[in-house]
Amino acid sequence: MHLLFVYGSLKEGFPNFHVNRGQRLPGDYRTLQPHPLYVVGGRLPCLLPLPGQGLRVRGQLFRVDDVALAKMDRLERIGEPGGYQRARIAVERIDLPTPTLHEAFVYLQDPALLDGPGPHLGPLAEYLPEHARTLRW
Ligand code: PCA
Repeated sequence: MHLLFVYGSLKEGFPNFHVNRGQRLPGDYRTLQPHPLYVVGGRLPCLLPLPGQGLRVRGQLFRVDDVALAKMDRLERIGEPGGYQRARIAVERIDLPTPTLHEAFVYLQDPALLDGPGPHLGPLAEYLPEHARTLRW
């Protein structure tokens, strides 16, 4: 089994949640380090591999098996041009008196996307329902 931190459309309540077959872990989570989170091109939630820039980003933590992970890797087009990369990230559970630290997989995008057609909204601390609702094509 693996842990996966999701911050965008794979979150519960968001448009690609039906593809997320993981088991959600209780609690509120955020990245230990700040990272830039942008809604690229007014549409695509993208966390960038630039720790120390941007904000600490809120998301949800899931326990996933190989099959569930492979399904989400296909959705995020891992290994394809323009697709996401799957990396590891440190996240904290922040709703307990003492924060707990977890290492999880996360989908990251290429910062070069910010050189492409905008608008790019961010850096954000959280991808919200209104981003998914108002900024889709
Ligand atoms: N799906 C993945 C990466 C960005 C997106 O929209 C996620 O929710 O974490």
